[in-house]
Amino acid sequence: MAILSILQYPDPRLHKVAAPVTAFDDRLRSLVADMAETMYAAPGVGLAATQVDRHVQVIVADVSEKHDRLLVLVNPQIVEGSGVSTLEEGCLSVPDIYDTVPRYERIRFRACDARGATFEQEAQGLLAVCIQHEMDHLKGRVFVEYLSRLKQTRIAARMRKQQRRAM
Ligand code: K1U
Ligand code: ZN
Repeated sequence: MAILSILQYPDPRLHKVAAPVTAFDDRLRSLVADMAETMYAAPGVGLAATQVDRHVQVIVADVSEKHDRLLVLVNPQIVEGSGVSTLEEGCLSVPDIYDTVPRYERIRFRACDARGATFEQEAQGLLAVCIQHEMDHLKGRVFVEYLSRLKQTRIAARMRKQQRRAM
């Protein structure tokens, strides 16, 4: 397993649209294992393949306190959504920025696991928001893009400054 590097906003690669997975093979399972290790190490509660510069529809998430409930979503789809969430979200690609964006409070989603078996499940609260956030990453959308132009400009400037300092 390996810890992968996470793309930082405003990297243009965060805007690539992920392709559906067609081969449920060892290469996919190795990507899933590396993504899980990267998410736990960050630490985060979710991670989309886009964030590690792999443009396929793969998400890992674990909102449990003990980090013992890893969810792997391949080719995810939201089947139903209801309610309005008021949770603040963060993003490993935009460190230290937290805000609320429009999300369902509860969702029903369908996905494949790493072996290609389809499953359907319900989620609410943080897990529901996290899955919607990660599915946006797969579409090339970063949560700060829901915020005002002014906030986006300030965030991009702050991130570029941080990145220059880290060089
Ligand atoms: O996609 C990502 O960048 C991961 C992101 C997921 C997320 C969190 C909260 C709401 C929506 C989506 C994160 O994991 S940010 C880090 C974080 O929230 C966290 C880190 C450690 C413990 C608990 C939460
Ligand atoms: Zn994110």
